[in-house]
Amino acid sequence: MQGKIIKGIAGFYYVYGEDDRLYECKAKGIFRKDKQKPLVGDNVEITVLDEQEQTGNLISILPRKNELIRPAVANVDQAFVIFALESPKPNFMLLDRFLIMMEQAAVPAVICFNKKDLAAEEETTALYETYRNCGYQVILSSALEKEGLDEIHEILQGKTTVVAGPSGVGKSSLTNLLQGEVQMETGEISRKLKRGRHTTRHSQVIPVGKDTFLMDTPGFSSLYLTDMEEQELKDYFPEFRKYEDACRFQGCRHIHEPGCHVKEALENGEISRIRYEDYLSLYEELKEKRRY
Ligand SMILES: Nc1nc2c(ncn2[C@@H]2O[C@H](COP(=O)(O)OP(=O)(O)OP(=O)(O)O)[C@@H](O)[C@H]2O)c(=O)[nH]1
Ligand SMILES: [Mg+2]
Ligand SMILES: [Zn+2]
Repeated sequence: MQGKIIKGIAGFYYVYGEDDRLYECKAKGIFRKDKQKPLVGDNVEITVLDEQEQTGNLISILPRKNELIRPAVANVDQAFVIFALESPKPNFMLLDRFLIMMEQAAVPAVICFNKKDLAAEEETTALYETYRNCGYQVILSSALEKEGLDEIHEILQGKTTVVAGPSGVGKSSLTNLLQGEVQMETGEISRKLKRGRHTTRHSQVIPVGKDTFLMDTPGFSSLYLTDMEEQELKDYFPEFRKYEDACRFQGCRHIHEPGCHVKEALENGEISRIRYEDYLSLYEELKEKRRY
């Protein structure tokens, strides 16, 4: 039978079968031998061991559409990256790293700034404009005041979306509002249960509707760019695209080259200075890394 891995914990894979039942499966030795690790989101073939107990064995992984390293999931159509406008304050470098990783993996990203209820309107608007101008779709939401949900629903429709972002920004809170059945534990709930802050530790696929899946993932606090040459980095800043054809030199890195239209756009305020400065630091970081 075929199914989808919706969760993996301590050597067990939970497979949502074609029969709409959840099977607890083990991966047999064959995967270890092939060094192929099953990922949340994988479409798999299983054999059912016990119908009653709903247990089975993973037999094979069907070909993947794509796979991400962080978060480690497979077969995603898009990424929904959530940052809070306040508490915690957004770390733009971290957001930019994430966006670059998605560009590199060719996974479209939608940005959501949550906790709108805590932020000043002026700053919120400025942020919205900055990332819109880079070509990203940007949603402003508040899980607390249930704002922005219709817009999010529309984006998710018919797709498998990985929800990513730092810890505490409201990923689980929003995920909970978007579906009814599987309630993920959030910081708030755990306070009530006096178990301390509840943070998501395992990625999980949540069916939200027909052909519509969300993947709730653990928060990240740092991201490192891998498998990338510094010369390539500029290709992952979509806002450079409409200017770079006009640069005097082909393959212009938009740093010190004369006749650079990206730098001109920066001076004119058409390209965000924060984004450009992140570009420069990441360029240096990649260059340094290669040296050692
Ligand atoms: N004021 C306000 N608080 C929010 C909002 N969304 C979430 N919170 C609160 O922020 C805290 C963290 O929310 P979670 O949904 O657990 O955050 P998370 O992103 O899933 O965090 P991790 O699982 O640790 O990665 C909880 O106390 C929520 O109640 C919002 O829109 N406004
Ligand atoms: Mg969470
Ligand atoms: Zn240039």
